[in-house]
Amino acid sequence: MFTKAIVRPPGPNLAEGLTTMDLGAPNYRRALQQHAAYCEALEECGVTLTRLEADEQYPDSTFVEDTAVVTNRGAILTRPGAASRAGEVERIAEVLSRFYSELHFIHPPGRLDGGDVCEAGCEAGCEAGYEAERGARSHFFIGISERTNEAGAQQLADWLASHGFSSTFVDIRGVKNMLHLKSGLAFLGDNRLVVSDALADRDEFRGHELVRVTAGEEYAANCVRVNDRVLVAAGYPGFTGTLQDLGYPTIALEMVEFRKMDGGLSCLSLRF
Ligand code: CIR
Repeated sequence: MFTKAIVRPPGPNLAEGLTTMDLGAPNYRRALQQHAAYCEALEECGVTLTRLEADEQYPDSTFVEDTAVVTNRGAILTRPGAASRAGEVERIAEVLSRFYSELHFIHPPGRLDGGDVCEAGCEAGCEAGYEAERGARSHFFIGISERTNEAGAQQLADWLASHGFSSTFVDIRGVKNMLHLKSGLAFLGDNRLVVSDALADRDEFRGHELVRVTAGEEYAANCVRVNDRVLVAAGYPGFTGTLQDLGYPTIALEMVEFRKMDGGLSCLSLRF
């Protein structure tokens, strides 16, 4: 159950952020509208928002998820893999210190982006949802990517272990079009993982029920279960139908402008 989330709207210089996409520059006005609808959806799911001011010094700062890993037992600030995003962390640390009495940090030579970290309920094999619902041992998948290195992943794994959590590394270097692990992976609860085709055969996910993303709808894999609903990118009817057939009420959100900057639904908030 999430009760809180931190969000930051994009600034007018969103287009100056990093991207591997070739979809043109985002339209700022539409990006603001899409962000507003995203915030409204979180509130509809019962989440109280901490709304930060846009920060023009960091054009990627709307993607707050990358700056921290927040759990029900503590929070750790990341050390983003992209140098241009390093300064985002300090500002998020100030905000998180309102909610957590102690904050931890990833240290050099570690690099870690929150988008590479997927909390996935209890360890594979335990009774579905049972432990996770009681706030006990969650399991985390940690992507090793172009942004997250082994040292960062190991520091996070050690920190998680010290808080009673287990974790598994998933190496996604070399997987095409996958900036972060969560670009192709999401946890739905009920021992279910959403996976894009590129990750579907990985041993790491055995023990979970896999929900495959419809071919051609890979971007939709970055969906977010928020309490009773699943937020899903608009425009992916095959995958949205799959979620609904599984019994999840969905909220479809336009993400076109954020997609142009490699952003997905999960990266627009820190949920806890
Ligand atoms: C970046 O390249 O860092 C941003 N333009 C996009 C970050 C997306 N974050 C995420 O998926 N967690």
